[in-house]
Amino acid sequence: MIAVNQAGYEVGAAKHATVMGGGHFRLYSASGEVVLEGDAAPVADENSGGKAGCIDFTSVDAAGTYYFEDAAGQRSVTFPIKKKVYADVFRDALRMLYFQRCGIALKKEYAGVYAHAACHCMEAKLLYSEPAEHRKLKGGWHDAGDYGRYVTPGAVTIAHLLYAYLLKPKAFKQSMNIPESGNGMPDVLNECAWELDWILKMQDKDGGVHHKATSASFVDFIMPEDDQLEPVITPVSSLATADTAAVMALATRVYAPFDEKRAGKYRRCALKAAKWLKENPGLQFKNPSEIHTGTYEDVCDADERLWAAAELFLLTEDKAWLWSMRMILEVRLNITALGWADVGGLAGLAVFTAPKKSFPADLENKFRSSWLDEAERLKKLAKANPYELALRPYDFVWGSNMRVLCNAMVLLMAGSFSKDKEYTDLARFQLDYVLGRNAMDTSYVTGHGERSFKDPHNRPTVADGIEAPIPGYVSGGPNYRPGDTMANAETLKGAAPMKCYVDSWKSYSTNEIAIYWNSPLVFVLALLA
Ligand code: 9MR
Ligand code: ZN
Repeated sequence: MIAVNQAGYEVGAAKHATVMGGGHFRLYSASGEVVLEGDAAPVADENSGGKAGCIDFTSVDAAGTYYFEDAAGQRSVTFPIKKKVYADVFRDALRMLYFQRCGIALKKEYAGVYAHAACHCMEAKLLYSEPAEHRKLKGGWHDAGDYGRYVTPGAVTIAHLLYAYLLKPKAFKQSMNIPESGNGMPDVLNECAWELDWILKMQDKDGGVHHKATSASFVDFIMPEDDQLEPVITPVSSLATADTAAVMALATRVYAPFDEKRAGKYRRCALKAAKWLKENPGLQFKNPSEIHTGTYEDVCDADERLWAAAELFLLTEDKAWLWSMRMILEVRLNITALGWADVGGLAGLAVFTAPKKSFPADLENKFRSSWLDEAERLKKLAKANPYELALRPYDFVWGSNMRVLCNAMVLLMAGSFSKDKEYTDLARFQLDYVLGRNAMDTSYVTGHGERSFKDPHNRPTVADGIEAPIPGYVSGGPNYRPGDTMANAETLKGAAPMKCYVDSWKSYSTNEIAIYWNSPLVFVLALLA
């Protein structure tokens, strides 16, 4: 079996595939002509639990349709080589967030067959308020396959998108066919505003920001507009408040050229959150005993505060925030991490996207050198296995595809600092993995690739009665410690980490979708475009 990037390969770029077991391969053009053949030396691979060989077919560069055959005559999926080959993946990956919108009807003109009525328009109850206090809370994005709305993952998703926009505005020129399209603001900003405006509603007068708003338990697999469970607002956390300070400060600098009034709202929110952060040294989050939805707990808020300090410094030019950054950096902290729990890397992106010379050189260098070191580590990992994947067996955690894509983000940034093309190629190989060059021979993006996954753990997808899933969703991917009965079934016992995956809506720990698993894909595709 030969695994390829099923969405295809870019003309002029490095093109690699992987033959399971290693050995002879032939590459055919659509007309059945052999355009390349050779032997790929088998290399042992702990991630996939077997041997495999790496194929380099970069030399084949003519636009067209191709497929591979292995020594046993087994055909791979058919894939294109063409210019702007990921344009549609990019568009769908970004439009995924429109489909996650809460509190608005998704109209046919934008959502096609996946249109549905407005959901969760009811007021939300503030947990522990006596007498019960209710708040208007319409808006935001559903976090994932459930209908919860959570501040920290929302802020991180926006950050991936806005930093990508700052680094490569040109990549976001195209209309995304969403309700606000054509209003003069790039659609990526229109989409993020939907979530930012909701986060504003999660803030208290004193600046503190509530962690999340969900029903007490997960609702059944019904359409969102049929979910009548009351949303409950859980207490304030320093994690949500710091992430809000950071993302609102970032949004202020991004939206100001387009919409001063909006930017002003974001600025006031950031400053209020900043004040709260100074007055409240720590207030982490644990699920209250009466709430059973996803926790997004995190024992350390130093990284959230670091990101906030970086963006607040850019917002206010107040050197006290630099002092905060230096204080926090005294602690051993991962400053390349880009996930929902560890956001030290977002402080890095704040520094890298700041106007030149905003930050003192030593701080800037600290971030740059950490990112280059991390890229070097990822390079070594990737070069040692036939999938050229920068993961170790125990990195296949819940949402492993996010790790893969965040690694690609780091590699891309390292490529831009060092002008070393090898980092960019390696970033491409991480993308290749997500789009099908893996031991499951599966594209983890719905609707893209001949063998793209089809059955995500996503309530609307299960409930809407439509066969094909909404396109552009990224699956969480293989999880070597699956937490659901589906993935724990006999079939997965003893499976290698890269194969701990089940394309079933029942497998929430390997096949859910989430906003912050899509946003790194958008970032990677924007930078590669
Ligand atoms: O993405 C989260 C993953 O990193 C955690 O290991 C997992 C268990 O705590 O939770 C994941 O987040 C889920 C959240 O709690 C609720 N909405 C769906 C999310 C994706 O599975
Ligand atoms: Zn909703």
